[in-house]
This record gives sequence, C-alpha cells and structure tokens, in this order.
Amino acid sequence: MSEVIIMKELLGENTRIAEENRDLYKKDKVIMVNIMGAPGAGKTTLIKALTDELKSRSVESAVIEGDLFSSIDADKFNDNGVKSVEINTCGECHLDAAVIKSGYDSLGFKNGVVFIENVGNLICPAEFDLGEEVRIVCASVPEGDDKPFKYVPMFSYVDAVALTKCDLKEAVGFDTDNFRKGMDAVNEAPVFETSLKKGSASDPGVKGLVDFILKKS
Ligand SMILES: Nc1nc2c(ncn2[C@@H]2O[C@H](COP(=O)(O)OP(=O)(O)O)[C@@H](O)[C@H]2O)c(=O)[nH]1
Ligand SMILES: [Mg+2]
Ligand SMILES: [Zn+2]
Repeated sequence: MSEVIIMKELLGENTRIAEENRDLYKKDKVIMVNIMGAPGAGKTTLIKALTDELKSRSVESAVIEGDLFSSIDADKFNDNGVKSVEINTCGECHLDAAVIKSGYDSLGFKNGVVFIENVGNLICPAEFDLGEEVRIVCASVPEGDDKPFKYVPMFSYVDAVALTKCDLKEAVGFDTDNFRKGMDAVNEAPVFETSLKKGSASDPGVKGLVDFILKKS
C-alpha cells in the first residue's frame, strides 16, 4: 500500500513541474514534441527526417536525446547543425518533467520545435507528463499490427502515431487494416505512415507529421 502512495506523490510532483515546463515553452515560443516507442522503432531516424523537413521550411529545431547511455545520437544531430543535448538516464525506463527541464535549460533554444526522444519503452513514458504540446508514438511495422490492442495506455495517450518502416509491410505480412482497427478502438489520433530506408526528402508521412506539429503553434 505504501508503495502505491509513494508512486502517486511522485506523479503529482511530476505533473506540477510539467505545468511549469508548459508555461516556459509557451513563453519561449517552443513547440515541444515527445517521441515515444519501443527500442529500435525508428525514433532517431524519424526525428532526423522531421528536423530536415523543418529546416526546408525555415523552421529551427533542436533535440533532447534521452534514449541512450552514450552521446552517439546527440553527436549526430549536432554534426548536422541541429542543437542537441543528451540526457544520461542511467538505465531509467522513462524521462520525467524535472530531467526534461534541465535538458531544456542547457539547450538554450527558443522559437521553434524541440523533439524529445524518450527512452525506448511502450509502457511508463505514457505516465509522465513532460509539459509537451505534442505526443507521438513510433510503432514500427516489424513489431506487428496488434500493438494498439496490446499497449492501450500508450496508444490512447498520444496525439498522433508514426507507423514507421512501411517499406517492410510485405516482408513481414503487416495487416494495416488491423492496425487501424486497433487504433480506432482506443483513440482518434491520426496515423502517418513513413518509409525512411532510402531517405526522407519526399516522404508524405514526414510532411504530414510536420504539418500536424506546426498547426500547434
Ligand atoms: N527498413 C527500414 N528501416 C528503418 C526505417 N527507419 C529506421 N530504420 C532502421 O531501424 C533501426 C533502428 O532505428 P532507430 O532510428 O535507431 O530507432 P530508435 O532506437 O527507435 O531510435 C536502424 O537500423 C534504422 O536504420 C525505415 O523506415 N525502414
Ligand atoms: Mg534512438
Ligand atoms: Zn519507467
């Protein structure tokens, strides 16, 4: 019983900090986007594509990387001219509002879009409000078309779904109708299909997601 109470207190404190974050992003004219999904779902690849698309529309973006112990992904973004900070989660299975606040402060970014790459996990990131404006889950085709039926809290938490690695649909026998049926059962969030194996320049799903994100400004 005491453990349940501690968890509730922890989440209450998180929600309070998330509200402060929300005010801060608004003041800085930042659209904060939380990208969640299983390990290997294509989160980093998608964020890279979204930052490229934003750049082509003259919108600045930055990245808070929370997925790894190392700084491999943050280095990749910085080399590409996109400001990025790495949060070393030390094995934690989610990010919380306080850790995002410190990552955001060290970014020193205003006027644009900031992407958070959450820890690869389809469960508890859906319990921690980060003060973000947009929540997106990456679901990759090789994970199977039944995921919205199985991970209801995550799929009902998000504003949009990126169905990634659609180039692999035939190879793995992915049933798109079943996936959409699962989504329709839990959430009205739109599903954007992406195939980024051969680059992202003309991917309609990436363009659709960027339109969706910029509508929030
Ligand atoms: N076939 C295919 N592979 C992809 C696609 N997007 C990402 N990948 C591959 O999937 C693996 C994991 O991608 P990554 O972006 O690192 O996933 P993360 O762990 O969620 O950040 C990498 O080998 C990517 O090259 C895609 O659209 N199609
Ligand atoms: Mg990654
Ligand atoms: Zn967790």
